Amino acid sequence: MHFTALVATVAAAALPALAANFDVEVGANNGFVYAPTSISGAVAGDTITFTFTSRNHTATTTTFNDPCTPPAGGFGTGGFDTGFHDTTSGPQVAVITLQDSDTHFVACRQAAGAHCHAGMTFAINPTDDQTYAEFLQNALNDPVHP
Ligand SMILES: *[C@@H]1O[C@H](CO)[C@@H](O)[C@H](O)[C@H]1NC(C)=O
Ligand SMILES: [Cu+2]
Repeated sequence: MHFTALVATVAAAALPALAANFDVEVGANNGFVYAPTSISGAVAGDTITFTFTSRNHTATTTTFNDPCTPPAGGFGTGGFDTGFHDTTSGPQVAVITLQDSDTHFVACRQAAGAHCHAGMTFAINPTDDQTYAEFLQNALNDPVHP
């Protein structure tokens, strides 16, 4: 009995923690929005399932200070880019797996940053120093780059 319990405990300890998934809708109600606008407590190995429900958008890692110029492929270590997902033929789904447990800022890179300038932004693990609200404000304030 004790032996069985010990084996079970060791086996459980050897298993990796179950990864969490975060669902994010992109373009809800035809808007330039991610819903929710931020997630917290996301760690390496967790997934984010982006479901694109309108227009033609991306979810692309960018920077806190210059939100609306993310490069194709995404910005930074552990960055990502879903690529463009056009929804003419229905909702599209892109699942990304987080490479780290860090803070990442995300924007849509459609139309040379125009969607981002309209506020289309999302944050992973924002901090007290770099809040989602400030990131959004940076996107709204940022002049449109030529
Ligand atoms: C989606 O947007 C990208 C970038 O503007 C464009 O290259 C692509 O053709 C668009 N997709 C469709 C199906 O219109
Ligand atoms: Cu967009």
